[in-house]
Amino acid sequence: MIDINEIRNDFPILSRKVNGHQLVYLDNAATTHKPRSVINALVDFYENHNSNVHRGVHTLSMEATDQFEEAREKISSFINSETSQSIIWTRNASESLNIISYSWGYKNISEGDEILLSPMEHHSNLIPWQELARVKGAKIKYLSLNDDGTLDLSNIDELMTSNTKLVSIVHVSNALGTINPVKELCEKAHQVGALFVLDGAQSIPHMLVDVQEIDCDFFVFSGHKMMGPTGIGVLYGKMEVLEKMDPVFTGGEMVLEVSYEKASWADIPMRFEAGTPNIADSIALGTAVDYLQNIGMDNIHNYEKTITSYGLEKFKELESEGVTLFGPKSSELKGAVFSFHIPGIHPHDLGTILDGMGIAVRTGHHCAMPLIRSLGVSATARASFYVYNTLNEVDLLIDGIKSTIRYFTDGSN
Ligand code: C6P
Repeated sequence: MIDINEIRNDFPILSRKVNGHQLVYLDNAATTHKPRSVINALVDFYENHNSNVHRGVHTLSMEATDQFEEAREKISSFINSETSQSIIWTRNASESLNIISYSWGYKNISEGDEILLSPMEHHSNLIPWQELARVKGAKIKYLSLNDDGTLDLSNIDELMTSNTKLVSIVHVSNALGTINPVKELCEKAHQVGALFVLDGAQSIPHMLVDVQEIDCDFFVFSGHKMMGPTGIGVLYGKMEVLEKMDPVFTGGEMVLEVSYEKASWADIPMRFEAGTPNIADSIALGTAVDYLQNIGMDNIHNYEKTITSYGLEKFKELESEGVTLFGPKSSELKGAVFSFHIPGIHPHDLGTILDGMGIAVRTGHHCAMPLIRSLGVSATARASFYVYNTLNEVDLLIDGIKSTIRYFTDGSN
């Protein structure tokens, strides 16, 4: 059992008021709040250890280097990678995916090759492959979706063939909440000789992810969606794959030997980390991992399943108002993400009215424009929960939606 009130007390921002109401923060898929320990880690670094890493023999530089590399170790054991060398610091999941595309993709994808994606990919796991395919003359194929927002794998053997060189799939959809069967997809990809990229931006904050168990070739995520700072992300790659890749960015710290004519590359991960890295935020992401592990990823996942089940029940109360909830209707298949449409009320209007009640949701296409359009709408409202949210906040959301519908129907609320 976890004590949600105790957890909430660790997040200073959760006690603030918005528009005269207690903040109800339901935009966790966009970014999450930071516990005091993460904020303190940033302050501690700048107040006591600030220095560049891997460059100095002085005390501060060695302290900074130790903390920075310790954070890498923490990430490595958090996702159970074979070695911390497989952990490359990036700015975010988007940058990680672009590095895979520019480095691995440009070297290994040729004309006629196929890249298989799902229809629920975030733009960050779509556009890098579209660009790669355009330049190389490769082809992008898409899995199909069932009506409930899960992947239809019935035709997978027709879609995944010896032409498929790369399969890149989101672990948990930011727009539908769908939890995808990634181990199975990864196994299938390997059977046809393709590499498997897993976008973990919405899974790693909420559940235990073991990259060796899944056997993915790459795993990417962003620190800010898992209680860490913005501006720090991770690219995990299998060593045997990373070793054959060239750097995308060149410059300081990523080289072994440099002459006026040429350069040779440093070992991994430094090869992919040109220039001064984001030291403080990497260290604070390590602190976020400590915080998550202290609660326990299984505890987080189980608690959020309770929120999902409760939310699914409560949304049924809105069916008579014509409200459509997109995505799977079971907490086994879906994370605590509720994307919905109310006929006659634009999501932006709903979002603005909810904000007046102190409730923060995201409205729009959620950087998954093709998916949202395929649902027959141009935008949805999305409420996304985290471990510090309460069941009472589900009630407040549902009440807020009901009162908005009343307001649009007869002017009352
Ligand atoms: N989704 C959302 O509100 P960045 O922006 O690089 O930290 O993460 C990109 C990204 C990649 N994959 C998935 C599945 C994501 O959900 C996101 C970010 C946010 O849904 C911001 S658009």
